[in-house]
Amino acid sequence: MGRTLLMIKPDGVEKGLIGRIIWFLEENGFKILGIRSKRFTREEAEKFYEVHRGKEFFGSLVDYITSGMVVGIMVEGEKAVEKIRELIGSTDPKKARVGTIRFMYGESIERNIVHASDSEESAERELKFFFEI
Ligand code: FUP
Repeated sequence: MGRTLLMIKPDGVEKGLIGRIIWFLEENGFKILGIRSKRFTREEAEKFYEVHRGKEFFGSLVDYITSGMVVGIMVEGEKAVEKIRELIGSTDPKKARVGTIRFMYGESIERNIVHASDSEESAERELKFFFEI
């Protein structure tokens, strides 16, 4: 069993996709261990995305992620990190596999509805932005 963070970004919340995404996770056999909504401060958002600091899209990414509420979901399941990454699809919705969350609802590489941790180490780091673990 592994656990990971799936975060619904401000565009996913604005589009009213919270329920559908939770349904999608459960339908795919994952267990929800925690759910918390919050609004990132600039400082927190910069820390959350620190691997991208210095890239040309960093400022815009931080503006966007702090523009509204996000929902952090702690998800548990077998190979959770890897399987949830498959279920969300490629960063760019235009390249995402049919049936993935980003394929179905994403608008652009920035407004791509969800984030999911890309390794077990990232999952443990990122879950701490939402949960006392
Ligand atoms: P992912 O792991 O699929 O969320 O993608 P990355 O870690 O590569 O990127 C994190 C976020 O940075 C993306 F969700 C959106 C943003 N981004 C851009 O805005 N432009 C880019 O060219 C790449 C990423």
